[in-house]
Amino acid sequence: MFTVSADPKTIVSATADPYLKNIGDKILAGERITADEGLALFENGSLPFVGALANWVRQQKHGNKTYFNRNFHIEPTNVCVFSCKFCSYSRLYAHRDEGWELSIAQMLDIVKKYDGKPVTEVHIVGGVHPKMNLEFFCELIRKIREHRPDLHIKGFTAVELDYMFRKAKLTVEQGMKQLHDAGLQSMPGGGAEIFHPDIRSQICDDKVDADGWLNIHRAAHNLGMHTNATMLYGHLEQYWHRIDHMERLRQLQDETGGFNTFIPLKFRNKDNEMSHVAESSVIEDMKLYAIARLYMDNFPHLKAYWPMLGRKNAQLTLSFGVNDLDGTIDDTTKIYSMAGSEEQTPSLSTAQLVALIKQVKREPVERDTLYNVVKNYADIDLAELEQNPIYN
Ligand code: V47
Ligand code: SF4
Repeated sequence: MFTVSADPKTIVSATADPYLKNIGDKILAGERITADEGLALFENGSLPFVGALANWVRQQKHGNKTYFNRNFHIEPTNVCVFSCKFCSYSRLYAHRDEGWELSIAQMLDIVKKYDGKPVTEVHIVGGVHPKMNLEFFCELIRKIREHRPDLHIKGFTAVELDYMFRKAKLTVEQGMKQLHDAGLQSMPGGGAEIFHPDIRSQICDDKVDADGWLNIHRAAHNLGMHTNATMLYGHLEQYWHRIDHMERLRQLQDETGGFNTFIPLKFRNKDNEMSHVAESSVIEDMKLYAIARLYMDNFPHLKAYWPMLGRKNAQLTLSFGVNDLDGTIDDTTKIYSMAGSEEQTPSLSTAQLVALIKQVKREPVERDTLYNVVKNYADIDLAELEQNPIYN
């Protein structure tokens, strides 16, 4: 792959366009690029140019390490009061008989299935069900903690929380504190989509807006929690909407430092109200990852979520700035398979994930949610892993 070996200094110095060359020089000098410069990378930067720079930035930040974690997902319900046009997953409350709703006991049974297994995180995200309120989720979290105190609980998008807090008539700060006191430790990055109202009003008109989303993450950061941020790309948005989105996140990160990871999510078009919108090409995908790495200079990590991209393309992103491949998810994750992703039954064992990373000469490092190293697999023989049931 050309970006792995390409020297960004050679590519930058050979660039004829003086504006692009100056951007390349700034990045190589460790300087932040502006919104206009980010836009110019989307409009005029070639894939080799942005790719070589992003790969270099990744190498500076993380050396050869590629992270993953061992987690499992709980999706409490796919019943949702909202009607995002890109969503293939949810069922409106009026059609709740077509969806699922798990009780606390059923969710605890999922947790118990992992007893004795070396998972470090449970990721809890679902639709916005009017009857699953703050009290319900505080109880769920307390019970999970009681059962397995070592499991890190990462849960609830800002969309779910905004609804829960408003229903409970609490401020964002009060609501976040209740969940944190119950044992919620961090938050995933979903629900961000595209912040700019021109696009947001067309794709997810009725859920929390940009300021509401950012405010919930700010409140979590102020309590010492870490969170992630996503961007749903490759649909109606233009390049400048992507920059606007990343700029708002970069500014909040300057203020709080509470974000761990930026996760671009590729729009998939199966069985939703935006099925007429074509999906982005792999070239566009790789360019987006690379520019995200260059623009989000204060985000430590850039993650490719393999169940949505497919494992081969996720592997490719490792040459375009990505240093994290999420985790060993099992097939309880439905949000992407229902939207037409390559991975219809997303499940990858530790041995398979390690092999995927080693194949591109990176060092597989198992992490916990907060990026503490659990185990480095660099010197572990693949055949040995494949034979050990704990990694399969
Ligand atoms: O907000 C919904 C996206 C998100 C589609 O923080 C779609 O570690 C593509 O945020 N095509 C939820 N994307 C999932 C999410 C997430 C996933 C993995 C890890 C983390 C993390 C967060 O899924 C939604 C929305 O942006 N989504 N439908 C679709 N058709
Ligand atoms: Fe509901 Fe989330 Fe689907 Fe939107 S994306 S309809 S908030 S489940």
